[in-house]
This record gives sequence, structure tokens and C-alpha cells, in this order.
Amino acid sequence: MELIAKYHVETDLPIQKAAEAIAAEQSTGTWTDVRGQDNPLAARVISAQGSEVEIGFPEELFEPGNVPQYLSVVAGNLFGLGTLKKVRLQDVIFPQSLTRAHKGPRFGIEDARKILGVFGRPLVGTIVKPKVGLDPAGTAAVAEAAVRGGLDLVKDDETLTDQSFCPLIPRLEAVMSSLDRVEKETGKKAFYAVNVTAGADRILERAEEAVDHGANMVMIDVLTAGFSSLETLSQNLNVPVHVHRTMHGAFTRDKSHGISMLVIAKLVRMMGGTNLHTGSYMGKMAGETEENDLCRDALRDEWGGYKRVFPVASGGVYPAKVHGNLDGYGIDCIVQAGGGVHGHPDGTTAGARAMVQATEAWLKHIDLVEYAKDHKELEVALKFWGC
Ligand code: RUB
Ligand code: CA
Repeated sequence: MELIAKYHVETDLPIQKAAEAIAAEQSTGTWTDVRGQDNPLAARVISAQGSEVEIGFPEELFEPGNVPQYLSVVAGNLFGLGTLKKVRLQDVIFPQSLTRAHKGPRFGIEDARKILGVFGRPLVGTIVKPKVGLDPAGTAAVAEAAVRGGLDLVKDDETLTDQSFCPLIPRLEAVMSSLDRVEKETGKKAFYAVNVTAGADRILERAEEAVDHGANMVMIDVLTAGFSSLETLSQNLNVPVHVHRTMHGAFTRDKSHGISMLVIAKLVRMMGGTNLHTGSYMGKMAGETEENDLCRDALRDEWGGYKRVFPVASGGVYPAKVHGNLDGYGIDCIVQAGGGVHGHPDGTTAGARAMVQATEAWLKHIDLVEYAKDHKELEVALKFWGC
């Protein structure tokens, strides 16, 4: 069995030669022939046409379970090859020997739904804003207001971890006691994804401490912390893991160079994320529709025996953007807004209600403007931000 990697390549070389250079550099070869390079670990060119190349890597090249090592092969030195002007890793088809080496999510879509008791509709979430500057009590007040407005998930910003202005454990305790109060009063449950991102030497300890102090979900910035840190969390914690993709633009944005979001989505599912930011169909960071579709399917289709993962539509989302995102992602997704909740003229609770109402309208196949006629928070939001 092989691992198959698909690349987009721009080069002045004949495409076959460029493909051979990638296969050699990433397996047994180097810039000049060396004795013994034609050994069974040599990668082969499966196809090279136009600018699209497929390379087959023998599965024995890989150390099962070692995700950094997989990346050093399929996404390693080739990006620096002087003969290639641009190269983008578009997709990776993993052999069973590697998918079997990872357990995937302990908590998938169905588990998260059971915890919340929410079925048959998308989850609606928020990022606490302002993203930094609030203290623990301030963060908890915003979280409480959001959940009182009907939201299912509240999360930290990717830049908030354990800084002195808002230390993690006091913040977590304040938010969880607010959410407990809301649950006792109204029966409404919500996740708080506390950002436990830290260096590899501390992340598990930090996450375990968070769970000991009542965390019902943790969040990790997977690309800055590393895929193996995500796997460490997902396999050791008894709570779902929300995965933010900050830094992805450095390699996903250029459609002819870098690494596709699809590859990141597959790795996050293998490593056990429960929710992954996959981009908005409409919003300030709107991705390419086709790439969003591919990520959505990679997270939710049958694959590797893994549980299903929620795609998260986020970034510049507000009520008028909800329908476009739900048309793309369907019911099994999380639609999430920061500014689009807390920037509502009537405050966070009203902003949360407007997002929930926009979601209800989509579920009922009712036009947003029509629905807003008897849903005042949505009406105010549409007037304020446009529709
Ligand atoms: C969005 C926000 C997130 C985005 C990142 O805030 O804080 O970091 O999710 O984008 P707001 P993506 O709703 O105020 O724009 O999810 O595409 O990685
Ligand atoms: Ca953010």
C-alpha cells in the first residue's frame, strides 16, 4: 500500500521531471545520484499532467502514529526546491496502516449533540469579544449574556491563553459558574471552549487542570501548537476539543503554493478534533466554495472508522451571512459570530438571539427579511449590518 500525495506544481521543467524531483527529494534521493537510492523506499510518480502531479510513497516510509514525520515526507523540503516556482500540497490519501494508527475524535458530532441535548439543527456559537482586555468576570458576563440569548457554544479568541490580564483558571471558573447558573435557571446547556494552547511541555497539564476545574470543552490553535499536541489532548481528555486554525492563511491562501485546508481537515480528524474552523461561505475570511465543500466532506463523510467532526463557519459572520453558510454546511455544523453577536446595537443577548433567529428562519425555509418582521432582534441586526 502507498500514501498518495497530490500536488499542484509550477515549474520551467518538464512536469514529469519536476514530479521525479519531488519523489526523489522526499524519499530516497538527493540533488545527485547516490549509491543505493533505488531501494524499496523510493517514491514513484503516479501521474504528471499539466500542473498536477501525483506521487506514491511506499507505506514503509512512514512511522505509524508519528504525524510530524508524515508531514516531513509529504510537506517537507519540496517547498524549497529551487527548480519549482510554486508547489501546493492539495490532498493526501492515507493508507490504512496510517489511519489505523490514529483513533480520531473521542467526541464526534453525535457525542457533542448528546451533551447539549441539541439535535436536528446547527449549533450557534460565539467568540467572546473584545478578544483580549476583559478580565475573568468580564469574560463570564459576556459568556452568560450570549448563552441567555440561546447560544450553544462560547469560545475564547485564539490569542487568549493564560495572560496575566485574564488568567486561565480564574476565567474558566468564572465562565463555568455563569453557565451553570444559566443552566439551573433555564435548562439551557452550552459549551465553553477554553483556549489551552501552550508549548508541548505544558499543554496536556494545562488542559487536565482546566478539566479538573470544570471545563466542558477545550480549544487548541492546532497550527501553532502542532498536530501531535491536538492528538495528545483528544486522546487524554474526557471533553470535546474545539480546533482553531489560526496561521493557516500563511499556507492555504495562495491557491498555487502551500498546503490546502483539505489536508489540514483530514489531519485534524485523524488527530481527534471535535470542531474545526473550515472557513465561511460568506464572511470576512470567506474561503473558496470548492475548498469549503471538500473540508466539510472530509470531516463528515465515512472515513477511517472515525467519528464525524463539526465544520465551523466563522470570521465576519453576522445574521445576514447565516443562510449562505448553512446552505453550504447544512445542519451538522457550527455557525459562529464574534462581532456579529456582541456588536448588536442592543447588546450581546440581543445579538445572540438574532443569530438564533436567523438559524431558525433557515431551518423553516423562511426568507430572513420576512422572519425579521416578528423577530425584533433579527430586524435590528438586519437594519444595522444590512441583509
Ligand atoms: C472571528 C474570529 C475567528 C475567526 C477566524 O471573529 O475571532 O478567529 O474564526 O477565521 P468575528 P476562520 O466573528 O468577530 O469576525 O474561522 O476562518 O479561521
Ligand atoms: Ca479570533
